Amino acid sequence: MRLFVAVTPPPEAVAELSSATEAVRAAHPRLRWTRPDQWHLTLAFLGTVGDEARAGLVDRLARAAALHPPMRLALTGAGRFGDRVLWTRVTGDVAALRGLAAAARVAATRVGIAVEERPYRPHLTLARGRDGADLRPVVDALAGFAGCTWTATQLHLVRSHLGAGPDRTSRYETLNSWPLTGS
Ligand code: 2AM
Repeated sequence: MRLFVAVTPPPEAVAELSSATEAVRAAHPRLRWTRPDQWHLTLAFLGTVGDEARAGLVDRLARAAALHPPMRLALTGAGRFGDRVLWTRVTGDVAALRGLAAAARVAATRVGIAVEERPYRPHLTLARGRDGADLRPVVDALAGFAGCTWTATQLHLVRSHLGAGPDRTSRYETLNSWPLTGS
């Protein structure tokens, strides 16, 4: 199954971001907007993982969560990866988030999962562009967004069901969650 490792913002941060993006979502209906109930921060994308590797991964992620502390994060402003991905920036204890992302990658690598080498860029994806979309005006429109600070308290292993959501978006299913209990 297709898996990734993530942390998720709490309902109040989701509600705040949802209302802050409402007007811009309505103004740019051609973009493929992600759904607030599916918003997450991907720490490691694992691709297709077999059952055996998954069992080992679950053990290792549980240990990683036990070694990492809860972290204070906020969502601020916007940016883009070219014309493909519109995102909001993650600020706050990003060093701790990077540490957790690195640990998730190590956990995956140890059980034989080939994780992409791309450098980790903390973000929450808001929309994906269709061909030739110009995301710059949308980034500008969201530049002033400054979300509340929240605490990420859990690490999640999530399954992605490609094209199983409304309008052929992906649907995400949380398989395992572990509290961050390190200090
Ligand atoms: P994102 O983090 O930029 O939103 C499930 O597909 C999640 O894993 C998405 O949140 C997605 O992008 C992230 N992801 C990272 N690398 C990916 C890749 N190569 N293919 C698909 N999704 C990827």
